[in-house]
Amino acid sequence: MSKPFKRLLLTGAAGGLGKVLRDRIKPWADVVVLSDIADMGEAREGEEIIQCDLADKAAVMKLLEGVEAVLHFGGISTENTFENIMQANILGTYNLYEAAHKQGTKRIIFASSNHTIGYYKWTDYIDADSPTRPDSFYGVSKCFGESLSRYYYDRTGLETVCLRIGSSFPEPANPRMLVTWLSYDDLEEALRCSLFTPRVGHTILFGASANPASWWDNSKAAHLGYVPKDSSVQFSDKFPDTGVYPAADDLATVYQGGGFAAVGPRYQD
Ligand code: NAI
Ligand code: 15L
Repeated sequence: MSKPFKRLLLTGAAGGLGKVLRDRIKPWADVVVLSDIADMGEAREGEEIIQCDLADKAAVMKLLEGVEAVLHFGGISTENTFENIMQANILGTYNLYEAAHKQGTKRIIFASSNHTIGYYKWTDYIDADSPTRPDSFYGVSKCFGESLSRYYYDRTGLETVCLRIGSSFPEPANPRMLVTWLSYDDLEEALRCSLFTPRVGHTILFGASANPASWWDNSKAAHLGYVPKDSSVQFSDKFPDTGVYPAADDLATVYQGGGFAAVGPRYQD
């Protein structure tokens, strides 16, 4: 039986989420093209492996040949020097969009981040129209990706869903992640909705599970039909209420970006 896509590209395939997605996205394409700057092992059935640096324009142009849709997970995934972020996340994302446009790719799902809005407070409730407030050079680079993808949509019609992922790990690692946690099953569902909704234009979707508390209103992405199934409530015993509250100036518990906001805006070399 033929699958929805002939060629679906996953960048960042050697990373934490790339490894999780590798098998899960196979039913969606005849050929899943896996790409990363790092080694990805041997290609398995239905896979093609192309190792390259997103900052290499010519290599990325070739990478996008015949690709109908992209899950763009490649790049630096935490705070770093501006120079490193610029190569992987800013130049790399530009190369990807320019190649996608030239090669006729129809849609990109961009792994954006909660660090685009990390300087909102835990007491704020925001939606996709709230101005960005990045908490790091990393967050700024994700704002760039969101803005670039908006430009390509308005200019060329290339559609994007910017998935502002909260914290996608096997389980929450601290009290903040009880709010920001996105289970792997819900990540897969968010990608499925983003890829298969007939028209997405340019949409911003907050990527969180159905956790007991939320800072993010997804009503502006309702057309995607994303309904998370998991909840961090199953892990609440890991972080019992001790009655001892963090100091009011503990920035990791003041800002939505947690530790990214707490270490200050500059990467420490
Ligand atoms: P990761 O750091 O494990 O994976 C990123 C991958 O990108 C790595 O395998 C790395 O080798 C590759 N990469 C880095 N620079 C590259 C370059 N110049 N060219 C080609 N490949 C390059 O990160 P993770 O956790 O898997 O996240 C995947 C994506 O999702 C990232 O874009 C990250 O910013 C985003 N994200 C992840 C969250 C999470 O909770 N895991 C939360 C928010 C966003
Ligand atoms: C991110 O954007 C990072 O890629 C991930 O490693 C976590 O730090 C996550 O945000 C988070 O905020 O928990």
